Amino acid sequence: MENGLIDLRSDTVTRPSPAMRQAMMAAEVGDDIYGEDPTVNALQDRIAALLGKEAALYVPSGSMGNQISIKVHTRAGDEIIAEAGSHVFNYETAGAAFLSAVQVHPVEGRHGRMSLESIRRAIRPDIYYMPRTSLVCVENTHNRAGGTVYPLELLKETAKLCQENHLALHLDGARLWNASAQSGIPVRDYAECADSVSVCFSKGLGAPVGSAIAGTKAFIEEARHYRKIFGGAMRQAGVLAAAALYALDHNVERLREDHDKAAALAREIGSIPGMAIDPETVQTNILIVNVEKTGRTPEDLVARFRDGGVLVGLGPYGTFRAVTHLDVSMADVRKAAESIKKVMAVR
Ligand code: TLP
Repeated sequence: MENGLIDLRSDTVTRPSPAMRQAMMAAEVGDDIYGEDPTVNALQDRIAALLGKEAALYVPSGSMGNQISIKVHTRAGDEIIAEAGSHVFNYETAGAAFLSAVQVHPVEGRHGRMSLESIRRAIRPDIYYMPRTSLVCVENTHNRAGGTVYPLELLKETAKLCQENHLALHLDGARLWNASAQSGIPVRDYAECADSVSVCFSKGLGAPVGSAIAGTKAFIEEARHYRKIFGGAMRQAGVLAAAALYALDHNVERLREDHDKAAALAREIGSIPGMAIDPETVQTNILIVNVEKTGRTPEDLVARFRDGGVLVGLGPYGTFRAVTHLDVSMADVRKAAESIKKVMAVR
C-alpha cells in the first residue's frame, strides 16, 4: 500500500484502480432521483438479472441495503431472527431498533449458519403478548465466522421454513460473489432462496462505494421510498455506479486469487505456536485467528503487527481478523506472514 503498510484490516480498504477511475470519469450521468441516471439504471438492471430478481436498487452502503430491507419486511414492534454473529446484529449500530423499531432475536449458529431447529425454536408462537416474528436474516459469506459459505441446501430449507411460517427471508450478500467463487454456485441460485438480497461492490469487488438490493418490483418500490427517508437517494450517482459496473466486468473472476492468498496466510499463521485458525472456516478471504494461547491480547498483537508493517483488525473475543483483497498481492501476504512471525518470535 502507499504508506508501506500491508493492510489486511478489511477488503473494504481497496482503492479504485486507474482503469476503474477512467470508467468512472467516462460515465454518462443524470439525476437518479428522477430515475434518469443511465449508468445507475444499467447497474440496477444488471444486478436484477444477475440475481434473478424483478428489480434492484443502488444504495450507498451495505448497511443501508440491509436496513432498508429490514424496514420493508417489518412493522414496528416485530422481531427478526438473525445469527448471533451476524453483521445486522453486531455492526449496524442497532439500526434495526433505531430505524425499524424491531428487536433482533439472535440465534447461535455454527460457522455462521443457523440450524433449522434453532430458527424454528426462535419463531414466536402467535400469542398477542409476544413479538411478531416477521423476518429471518442470513449472511453469505458470514463475516464474523471467518468468511464461511452458507450451504445452498441449508439455505433452500431455510427458505422453505420461512414460507411455511409466513416469514420473509433476507440475504446479506455483502460477499455473495466470494461465496459463489468458492462453491461454484451461481449467485442467482443463492438469491433465489431469499425475498431480498443485498450485495456490495465496495468489498472484494474493489469499487470505492456502493451496494445494491434486489427483490420483487413491489419490494424495490417500497425500498426506494425508504432509501429517500434514510438519506440514501443520490443525484448523479452514475460516476459511482460506473465503478460497480467495471468491478462486475473485471473483478469477479479474480476473487479466487484472494481466497488462495487467505489460504496461504492461514498456513503460515496457523504454524505459529499458540495461534489457532479453525481450518473449516478457511474458505474465502477472511481469517479469524484465535490468539488466546499466545498469552497476549488481540489488542496488543494488533499494535505490534502494525509496528511490524502489517495492519489487521480485531475479531470476535480473543481473535484478530485478517482479510485478503485486490490491493494485496501473494508477495505482500508472504511478507505479512514473515513480519507476524518475527513479532511472535520476540518474547
Ligand atoms: N463489514 C465491514 C465491517 O462493518 C465489519 C468489514 O470490514 O467487513 N454485511 C456484511 C456481511 C459486512 O461484512 C459488511 C461490512 C456490511 C454488511 C456493511 O457494509 P457497509 O460497510 O458498506 O455498510
